[in-house]
Amino acid sequence: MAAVSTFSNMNKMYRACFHASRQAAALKASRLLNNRTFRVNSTHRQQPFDSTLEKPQFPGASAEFVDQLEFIEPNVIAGIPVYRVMDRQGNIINPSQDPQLSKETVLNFYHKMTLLNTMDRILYESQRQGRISFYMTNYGEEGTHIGSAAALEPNDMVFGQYREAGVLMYRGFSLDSFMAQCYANADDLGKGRQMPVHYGSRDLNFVTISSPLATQIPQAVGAAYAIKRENINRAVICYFGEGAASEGDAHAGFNFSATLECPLIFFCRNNGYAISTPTNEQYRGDGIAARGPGYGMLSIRVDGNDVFAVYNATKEARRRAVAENQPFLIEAMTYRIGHHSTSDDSSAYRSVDEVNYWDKQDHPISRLRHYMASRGWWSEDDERAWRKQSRQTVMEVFERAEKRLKPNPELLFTDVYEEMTPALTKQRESLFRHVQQYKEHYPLDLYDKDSH
Ligand SMILES: Cc1ncc(C[n+]2csc(CCOP(=O)(O)OP(=O)(O)O)c2C)c(N)n1
Ligand SMILES: [Mg+2]
Repeated sequence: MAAVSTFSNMNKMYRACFHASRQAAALKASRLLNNRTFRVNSTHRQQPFDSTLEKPQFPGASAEFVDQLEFIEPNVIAGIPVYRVMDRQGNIINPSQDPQLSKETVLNFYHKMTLLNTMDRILYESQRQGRISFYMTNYGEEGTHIGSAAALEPNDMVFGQYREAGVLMYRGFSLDSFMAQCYANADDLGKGRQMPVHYGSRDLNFVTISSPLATQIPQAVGAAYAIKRENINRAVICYFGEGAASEGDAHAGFNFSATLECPLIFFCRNNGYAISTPTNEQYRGDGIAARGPGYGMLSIRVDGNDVFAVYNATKEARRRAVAENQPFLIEAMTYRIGHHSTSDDSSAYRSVDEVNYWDKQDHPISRLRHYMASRGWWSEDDERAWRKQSRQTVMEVFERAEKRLKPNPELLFTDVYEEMTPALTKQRESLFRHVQQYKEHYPLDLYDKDSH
């Protein structure tokens, strides 16, 4: 009995406690609710207005409210148009867009575009014959190089990716310097330390190429920012492929350049492929130009096989980039006619017919040649004579480069540290001991003795 009564008391106590705690929780919740209601009500009391007149106040967006659920289409305008000046037969479409370049300038464009072609052919064959280790051709993209390079000032800084040899050629890099770099001989400005096609020239304001994709993009933004702070009449141009535009560095670079208001031209060579990856696997939006508005950049898409269109777009972008301190994005549509590099065989992922179309029907060199011929500036005889002369010049330079000594092996150890570290000194000594010991395997007479 006593046990039952104790149990019943405990039960009563437990129920009382449970009830009390529920009451406390309810009270707390109602206080919270009251507080919240009070805050909401107080806002309403402070700012009574008509909801149809409401404007978004969010920092970072300038837009209207809408009351219909609608997702924005990725291609807000149906395909960004492609600006061109000439048609495929070299006729000027709209006379107001004719850059009216002199005969001398146009012939220089043509000479550079075709010389690049000839140099590519000989260096490509050199690699196939085992004379150099690697090469990348520029076939089909000559118009993007020469048109943009011609629109710049010599003191503008150039950051390239690797397929812009024509830009460097236009700025005055000699055939000897190209060959010296690819042959890594004693005349190479890079002292034989880089893979072929990794050119650089301090005198020509062309920053040395580096292999990891897109690293040049944030570097170019930094250089443009420094130039802006110096307040001098100078711009930076940064070349990259549509594949490199997928790298994180590209996005960081675009945003920094827009927010820091840098005098910079982003020049994307959209050549259809990133090695074997075609553009339809590279992005889902409307190419690279479509990204410009997202970053608040002025953007244009041009026909990269029309050297005048590239020239006009780059010239105007350069003028405004410097005058207004802001970046511009140019997407030059073109086609990579050659393999990606000598390490690639593009027949594994694209048809011969596709390549032939661009080679035969829509080529930047033939388009310019049509233009020159229609003005009476260029004949079949001129073409034959120039092809013969340019091939001969390239062959002479190539033979000279091949015979030249290799750089002094000492240069392997210099230029990184002002003073050589103990570890490096040890490595250097051990290398030279080894070479001395097995000198029959090391043709040291082929190496330069001077270290400069
Ligand atoms: C960070 C990095 N990833 C991958 C590579 C290997 N790679 C070298 S070139 C290349 C394709 C680049 O294509 P694109 O930017 O379109 O330039 P294109 O070769 O067409 O001129 C790739 C993936 C690399 N060099 N660096
Ligand atoms: Mg590409």
